[in-house]
Amino acid sequence: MRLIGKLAIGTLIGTTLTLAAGVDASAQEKQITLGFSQVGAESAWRTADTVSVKTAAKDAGINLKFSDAQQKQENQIKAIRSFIAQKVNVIAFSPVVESGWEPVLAEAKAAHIPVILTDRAVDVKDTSLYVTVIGSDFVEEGRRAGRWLEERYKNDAGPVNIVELQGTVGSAPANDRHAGLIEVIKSDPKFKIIASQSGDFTLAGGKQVMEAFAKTYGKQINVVYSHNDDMTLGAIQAMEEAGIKPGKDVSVVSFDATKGGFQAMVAGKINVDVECSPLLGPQLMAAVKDVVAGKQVPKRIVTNETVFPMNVAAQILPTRKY
Ligand code: GYE
Repeated sequence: MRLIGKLAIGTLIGTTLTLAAGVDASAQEKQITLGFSQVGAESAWRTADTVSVKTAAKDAGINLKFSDAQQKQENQIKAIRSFIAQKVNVIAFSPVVESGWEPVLAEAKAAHIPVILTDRAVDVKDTSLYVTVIGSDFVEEGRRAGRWLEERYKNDAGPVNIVELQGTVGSAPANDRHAGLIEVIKSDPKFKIIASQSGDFTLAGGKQVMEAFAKTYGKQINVVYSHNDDMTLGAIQAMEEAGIKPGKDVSVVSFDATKGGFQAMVAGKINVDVECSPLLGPQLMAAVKDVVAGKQVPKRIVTNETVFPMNVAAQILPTRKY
């Protein structure tokens, strides 16, 4: 009787274990749902990033809930709240601006949903509110542009008057590309930023701001320092309409290194383009899988990038992917 009892219990435990293992295995196979809040569709960079994220999710077998915030933080906050309500497994987003994220990130944390930042960073005291930031080092990009300017004007007594077309006010790339430049040029007083204004990372914005700069400063301008290619392309139009030859009368420094930027370099209208890669999808999906599997991911994953001066553009253009 006792023996039978023991056997029965043993069988029961065995069955329970098998059942538990079965549940675990199927849980692991369960499809991951990722909520992703994109900044918008303001630039060629952004469109390429969106394609990269969507393609990589498909390739990784991840169920992607994609939301476009049209460059508005309130839309991103709404999207994140809706992802929390839908109980997605992971939330990823590219924050339009750096500040103001604590409350919604705390809500995600309370719901035990890990958050991954891609492309842009947030400015929060409690870094446990996100798992990792995947993207470029924008300060370093600004420094690279600054070093190019130093080299370009090393035999020039100056003054070197710079007009700056900034990206979205309060965004990480606008803050950091400005800071990186300042860090490099501040030791040489011949470099002067004579005007600085936001064109919101769009072609139309860049054109409008450059029209005003051309009117106010005209021939005094030596350098146009523009935070992305779309604004630069707009600024080129504005300069040409104002009778200024971009790339010749003024040095044009741009960021992203998109195909459009490369074409303008081949045409001699952008002097240097600092690369910023939008192809972040595969790295993001790998991080999502690691986080769901409980693996440790580095707090910061930095994209590999370089600088393209005008003279290499024709040769490299055919290899550009965005
Ligand atoms: O440079 C710009 C885009 O956050 C790095 O956003 C990104 C920037 C990129 O609109 O083109």
